[in-house]
Parts: sequence; structure tokens; C-alpha cells
Amino acid sequence: MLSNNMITKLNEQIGVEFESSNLYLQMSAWCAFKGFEGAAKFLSTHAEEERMHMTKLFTYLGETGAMAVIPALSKPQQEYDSLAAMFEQILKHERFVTAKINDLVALSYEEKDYSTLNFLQWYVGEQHEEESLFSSLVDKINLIGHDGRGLYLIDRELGKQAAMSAGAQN
Ligand code: OFO
Repeated sequence: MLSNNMITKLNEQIGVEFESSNLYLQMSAWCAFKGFEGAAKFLSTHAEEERMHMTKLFTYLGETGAMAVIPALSKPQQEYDSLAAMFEQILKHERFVTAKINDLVALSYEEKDYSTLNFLQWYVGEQHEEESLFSSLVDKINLIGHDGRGLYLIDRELGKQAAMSAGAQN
């Protein structure tokens, strides 16, 4: 059985994951509008993954006899100065999400809630992967992606990555 405090914090995390999903979906619309079709596909696929992160929390709360409550969600940013600035923002956002997951892990230790501690291990691993992925994408964009040809190559690479993750999910 979860403490009321843990239920509140897990419900807040549902909001964080939902907002991540909406943020990346909105970013995919900006990319498509600007002609970055590969980045658009990559980000819409990633938005689906974030929705799955939300659903896992939603299901876990139900399994423990608590009720999942979807909080009010903020409106995602719609305009970006460049593809590079957008990916910098994603990396910053993922670091924020990691901090939220770390807070939940700390709370589960504090409360000796070993079921939630075990459940959260998946998110710890996922955040490590996501930070590493977005950090390497920011590096690549900074290396080759600021002019027309560089941006074309980055967009193509993102399209390939989206196709690979779609294949892995099927
Ligand atoms: Fe991007 O991992 Fe969930 O939020």
C-alpha cells in the first residue's frame, strides 16, 4: 500500500510524462512545418514512448489500489529558433525528468517503499538512456548540423533512428 505522499508524487510524475509526450508531439509539428521530416517522425515516435512512460505509472497506481489522477497540463512551447536550440531544450527537459525520478527514488527509500523502489528502477535506466541519446544528438548537431547540408544529414539520421525504434516496437 502506498503512502498518500507517494500517491501524490506518482500522480505528479504522470503529469510530467504526459507533458513530455505533448512537448515532443508539438516539437514534431514544428519540425514538419519547417521541412525536417526525419526529426518530425523521430519526435512523434518519442512522444508515443513518453505516453507509455505515463501509462506505466497510471497502471502501477491502479495495481496498488490507489487512483491515478491526471493533473492539469501546461501548454507546450510552439516556436523554436533552430533545430539545434530545440534539441538543447530536449536535453535540458530530460535532465529535469531525471531529477524528478531521482526525487521519487529518494522518497521510496525514505518511506521503505521497496515495491515502488523496484518499480522505479526501470525509469532510472530509461533516463540514463535518454540523456545519453539526446546528449549525443546535441553533440552531432553542433558538429555538423548548423548549415543546410549538415541539417539535411541530421534530419536523415533522425528519420533512420525513428524507423529503427518503430521496428523495435513492432
Ligand atoms: Fe523522456 O523519459 Fe519519460 O519523460
